[in-house]
Parts: sequence; structure tokens; C-alpha cells
Amino acid sequence: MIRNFMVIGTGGLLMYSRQYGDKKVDQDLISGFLTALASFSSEVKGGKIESLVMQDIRFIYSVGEGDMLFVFCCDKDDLEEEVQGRIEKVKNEFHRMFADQIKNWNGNVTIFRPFDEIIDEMIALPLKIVIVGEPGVGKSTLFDFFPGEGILSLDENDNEIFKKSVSVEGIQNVKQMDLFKFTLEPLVNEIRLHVDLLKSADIVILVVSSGVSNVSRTRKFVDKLKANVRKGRLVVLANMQDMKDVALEPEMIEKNLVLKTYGFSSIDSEAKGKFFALIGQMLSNIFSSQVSETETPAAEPPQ
Ligand SMILES: Nc1nc2c(ncn2[C@@H]2O[C@H](COP(=O)(O)OP(=O)(O)OP(=O)(O)O)[C@@H](O)[C@H]2O)c(=O)[nH]1
Ligand SMILES: [Mg+2]
Repeated sequence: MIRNFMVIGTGGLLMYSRQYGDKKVDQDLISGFLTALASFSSEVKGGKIESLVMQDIRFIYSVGEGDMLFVFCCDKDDLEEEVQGRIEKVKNEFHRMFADQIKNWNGNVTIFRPFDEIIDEMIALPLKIVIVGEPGVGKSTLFDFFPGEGILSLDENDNEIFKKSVSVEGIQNVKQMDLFKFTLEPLVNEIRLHVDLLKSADIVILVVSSGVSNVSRTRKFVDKLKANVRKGRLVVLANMQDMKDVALEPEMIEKNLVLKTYGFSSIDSEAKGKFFALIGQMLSNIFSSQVSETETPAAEPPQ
């Protein structure tokens, strides 16, 4: 996820800054980045797009006219290409909109605020969601909420990767989402082929049918999956909660798999809306500070 976008003028003056999500990028880290840049400034000339990782932040930057610096601060595991493609567009648009103001800039940062709307449009990356589970847990039923064709591609071993891009309603700052679908066992067995996708996914949803045997089989794959997903991003969708007689309660499953678990039923008449609401809830849980309490077995069990 992009956390912050900055335009820095000559002499290191911050001309424009826009923050996304609740978590501010640490000011000291930004200063550290600028200091590091100054120490090899000859290399950043020429409009090339560069990237520098400091702590958990990846700075992707490009120099514009008059040595202005355009910087995206992202998560370190984000795929660079996805952001790089946008930085040139953003840079050109900023220069185009503010050509005169930049020339005679007197230090007033408010004159650049009209850029808020432009940047929000330009950098909206689709939310990347991986859906994984054993056969028959309801993955396809979830995908079928969304009209339109999916795209099928093959990995190196001819396993199918199914992707569907859908428009999102009702989640703040999210307009589009890319859903990927995998069957649990082949994914985990071939996990090295999918590390980039898993690590860069905003959320990885492990779907279970909430049946005892399905949950216990799923459990065997959790550790390996968790090791390849960003902290707090692997969650469980306890599907088929309508099957009251056989479905384990979400709290039980959460305890058993030691992962944040959300109850669900895909055959609910309002399942689509509820699915969006859940995604919103997952996102806000991920970005709140107590993210992954449930991931530590030592944490008190939910009751
Ligand atoms: N009662 C109930 N049935 C469900 C629910 N979700 C899915 N099903 C049914 O479960 C069956 C399997 O669902 P699918 O969506 O095909 O499962 P899948 O995970 O895509 O399965 P594979 O494609 O074989 O991997 C279908 O008959 C669905 O109608 C649910 O929440 N409640
Ligand atoms: Mg299916």
C-alpha cells in the first residue's frame, strides 16, 4: 500500500504531501531517506526511477524539473513495478498543473492542495486479495457474487491461477479489487512460485467450510502459508455458518487456527454486501495498532 506521497523542492523543502491510511510514515525515517539521497545525489539525476528501502518502508522516487523530487513511500514488500508505472504520470501532471506557481513559489504550500483530487485518482491501486481454501469450501460461490469474466493464467507447473477484477462499493478509498483464487494444497506445495503475490497481497483470506475435518486439514497448511504472508494479513473466512448443526463457531476456529476469523455464509441473500463489509472490517483491523494479537498463541484465547 502507498502510505505517503511527497513533492520535495530544491533545498529539501516539502512542497506537497498526501497521506494514505492511518499510519504516518515516521518523520525521522523521511529525514534519513533525504540524507541518504543527498549523499549519492549524482545518481538520482536524469529522471530515472529509483527505490530505496529503509526499515519497513520502500521509497520510490524520481527527479523532476528543477531537481524537484517526487517520492512515494510504500510498504517494503509492495511490488515496485505497480508504483513505478504511476510516478511519471503523477510527476508530469504536477509540473503541468503548477508550472507557473513552481517558478515563483513563495513557500505557500496551500496552493498545491488542488492536487489532492488528482493524486487520489491516479494512484488508486486495486486492493489485492488472495482467496485460498480446500475444494468445496465456497470459493467459487464468493467469486460468483461478481459479474464478469475472470482471467485464467497458468503457473510454471500448469496450475491454474484465477483472477477477477471487480469494482468495490462502500469501502473508503478503495475503488477496485483484484481477487485471486487458489486451492490450498497445490498453492502451499508450490508456494515458492507464488511468494511475490502472497507477500504483496493486502489480505489473504483462508476460506474454510467450518466443518471439523476441513478445519483440521486446513490447519496443517497454516504455518507455511503464514510464513509467506505479511504479518496480520492472513485471516480466516469461516464460511457456511448457516449450517448450524455442523459448523464450528468462528471463535472455535479462531482458537484452533490461531488466526483472526470472520464468520460468513455465502448463500445469505445479502452475502455480497456483507462480503464488502467484511473486507472493510479486515482492512481496519489490519491498520489498527492491535493488528495481530490473535496470531500469538500466548494471547488469551477469545471467549
Ligand atoms: N449451505 C451453504 N452452502 C454453501 C455456502 N457456500 C458455498 N456453498 C455450497 O458449497 C458447494 C461448494 O461451493 P464452491 O463455491 O463450488 O466451492 P469451491 O471452494 O469453489 O470448490 P472447488 O472449486 O472445488 O475448489 C456449492 O454447492 C455451494 O453452493 C454456504 O455459505 N452455505
Ligand atoms: Mg470452485
